[in-house]
Amino acid sequence: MKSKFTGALIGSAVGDALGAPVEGYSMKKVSSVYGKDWKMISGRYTDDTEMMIGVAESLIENKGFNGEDMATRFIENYNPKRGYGPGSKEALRRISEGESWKEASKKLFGGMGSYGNGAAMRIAPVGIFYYDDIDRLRETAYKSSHITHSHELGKEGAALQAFSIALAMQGRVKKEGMLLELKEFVENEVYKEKIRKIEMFFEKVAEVDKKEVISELGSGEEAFNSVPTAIYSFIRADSFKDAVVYAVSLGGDTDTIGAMTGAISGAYYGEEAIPKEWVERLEGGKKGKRYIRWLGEELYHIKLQLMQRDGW
Ligand code: F2R
Ligand code: MG
Ligand code: MG
Repeated sequence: MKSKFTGALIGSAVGDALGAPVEGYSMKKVSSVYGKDWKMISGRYTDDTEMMIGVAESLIENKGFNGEDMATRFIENYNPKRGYGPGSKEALRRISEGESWKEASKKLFGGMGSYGNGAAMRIAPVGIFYYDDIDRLRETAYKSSHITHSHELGKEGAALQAFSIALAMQGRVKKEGMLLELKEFVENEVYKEKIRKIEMFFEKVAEVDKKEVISELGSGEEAFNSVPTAIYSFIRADSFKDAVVYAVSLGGDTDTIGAMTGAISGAYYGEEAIPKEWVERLEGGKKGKRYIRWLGEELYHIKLQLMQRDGW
């Protein structure tokens, strides 16, 4: 289990770092950069991992969700050079200027709130910490998303990603079984329809063309155009490496779809299954790979203490 906790967080950071140099590229351009080798280029992570670190730090400090504290972590960790989405940047600016974390995100996008994938890309700590408690997982996914993403589709995408990670932690189901559980879990019709499309992909005898995957599931910055793509990338592969390479190879929001696929795959296969050369290349430093692994270990130990307290 400890390896699954650390695997989800390191896996997310590795997927982010692999996708980062080609974010926004077409499928063809990604292929011209990575060729057949898929060597990690720089190992530098982006906003996806920086925000995931904030989620983990806050869950550890509070042994659960605390909105004000989590928002403060996001602001303290914020480094504009990591490439934040405009909505998240604006929400954090508003909170840092004194607005409540409950109100700031509601003002974005003409009052609609954001449905970007910024809440889903950072959700791995919630998925591993509440892997055995669906109600708390859903509640914490929605609340932690709300700090920057108040649109229903942004929150639901984060909950779906967290639940995918939880199922991967449990390791009971993959493919059809996983899709069935995801379809029952997710409340919004947009996501139910995307999961039906994934089911249809698996009913086909031949491998689905990548262009069809992009047009049907998406490869963009919207949560509904990226979370289902990460789930599909995980399910169709038989290893961590194949899953993340496939996710990034689609082009588009490569760091984020890479991060989300890496989180699910790391939770399923465990940290040992992540290619060593990728982990070695992942950035070090104060909040680098050793720190990210430590966050996973801390979440594991706190989870164990809470389970023992509750008589597991
Ligand atoms: N920002 C980037 N990448 C671009 C710059 C990277 C460059 N390499 C650099 O280093 O500078 N990536 C990061 O942003 C994405 C996550 O975004 P987030 O946090 O969800 O932001 P936002 O702005 O809330 O949503 C993203 C876009 O989705 C559309 N959108 C969202 N809600 C909408 C609504 N209600 N109506 C219309 N459109 C909406 C907008 O286009 C948003 O800008 C990740 O890729 C992360 O890696
Ligand atoms: Mg990013
Ligand atoms: Mg991105």
